[in-house]
Amino acid sequence: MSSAEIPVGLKELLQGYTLEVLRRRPPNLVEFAVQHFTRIQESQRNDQHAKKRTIKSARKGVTFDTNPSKSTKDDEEEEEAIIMFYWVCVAAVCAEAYNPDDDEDDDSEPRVVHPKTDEQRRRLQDACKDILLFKTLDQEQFSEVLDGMFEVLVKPQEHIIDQGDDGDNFYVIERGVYDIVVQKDGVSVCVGQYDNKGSFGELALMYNTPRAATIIATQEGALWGLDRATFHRLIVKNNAKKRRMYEAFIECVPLLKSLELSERMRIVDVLGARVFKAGERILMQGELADCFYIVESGEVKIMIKSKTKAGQQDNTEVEVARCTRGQYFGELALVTNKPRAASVYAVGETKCLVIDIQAFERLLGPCKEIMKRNISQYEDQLVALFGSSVDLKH
Ligand code: 1OR
Ligand code: 1OR
Repeated sequence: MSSAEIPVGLKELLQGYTLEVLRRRPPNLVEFAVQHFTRIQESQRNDQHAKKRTIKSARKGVTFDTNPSKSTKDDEEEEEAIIMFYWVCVAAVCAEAYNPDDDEDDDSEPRVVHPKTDEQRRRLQDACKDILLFKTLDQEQFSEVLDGMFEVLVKPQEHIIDQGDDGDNFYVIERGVYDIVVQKDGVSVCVGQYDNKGSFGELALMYNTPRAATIIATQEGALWGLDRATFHRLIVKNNAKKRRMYEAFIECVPLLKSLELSERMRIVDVLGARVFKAGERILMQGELADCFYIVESGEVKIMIKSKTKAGQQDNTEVEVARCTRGQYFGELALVTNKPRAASVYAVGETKCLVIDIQAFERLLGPCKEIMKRNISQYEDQLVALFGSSVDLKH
């Protein structure tokens, strides 16, 4: 086809759409296209000079903000060249991120195996047993992950990751305390801490973005690293499957309705699934909290230790609520920074989706108001049951 046949603005429109797809990774391309082009159409309608600005509107979608006073031909050509260059770079850099289902390139890469002693493997298995990202892998994939991991010993004040860097490895914590530091308005702020468990460094590898935070060891510690290629081959590929498995369910969780579709999919990327046997305790009242739960199937009961007339706790538990499919629990301690307010037990066999505290903070901010409103209802119930005035939120 000769270039004369291509309608003016088509290239930019498609580039804009493609870049947004690369950036947001929507699970449904058609639905996303409708939303994207409707936004552009609305912005054109609002524009008195709609025709002239068609191309710029398309560019706005990809955040190439242009200076309105800049309208000479030279400037526009330069801008075109920048967009083309950027486009080529994005396509090259994102190639591995936007095609997680395509096995060809990764499968041709040799499998990485770091030999380990029995004692090392035992420690590694112990460190990995609660890592949510590994919870939806099958046995063989999990075993490949363990083969690919290597031990990293760290010293106090060592920066394991620096915000803004490219991602090299994903890390699982065996021991040590690590500060999470984020630059806000040029100032470094410690926004959280990993205390002898958990994992970090998945975001840059999953989404091909610069490191989102700095991770600093506060004491001597030990980590297990997994290189980018192996992480991609095993975890990112698995995410495509996870999105397919959980998309429909996550769509109908009432709490998550206020989130964008792409935000809900980012939750799916990092969640883990856990199955509890009938009667098994999932949470214990008084324990420190590190996870949030959504019931996928089955039922849980919430039990609170009652108080004596003198206000002291006795050990008798009273059932105060139940949660079934689509409902959540374990938010209270994360919102209030307090120990668990109740114990939670599986009634029959129950499957829960689990989100760790860092992902909860990062991804569920917009849902916190709804959670706080529900917490106020717990307070009313608590007063009715135990007759004391309480403030669970503070
Ligand atoms: P990464 O590859 O971007 C830094 O490298 C890692 O820090 C990141 O992956 C996460 O694993 C981890 N925001 C972003 N990244 C975080 C956060 C976080 N917490 C841990 N990481 N927030 C803190 C939530 C308590 C939000 C800060 C505004
Ligand atoms: P968590 O992190 O404190 C226990 O861990 C979870 O049980 C808690 O978050 C809530 O998600 C859930 N009072 C306290 N916690 C409750 C209650 C509750 N219901 C569910 N949870 N009340 C019941 C209100 C219907 C008031 C008790 C009388």
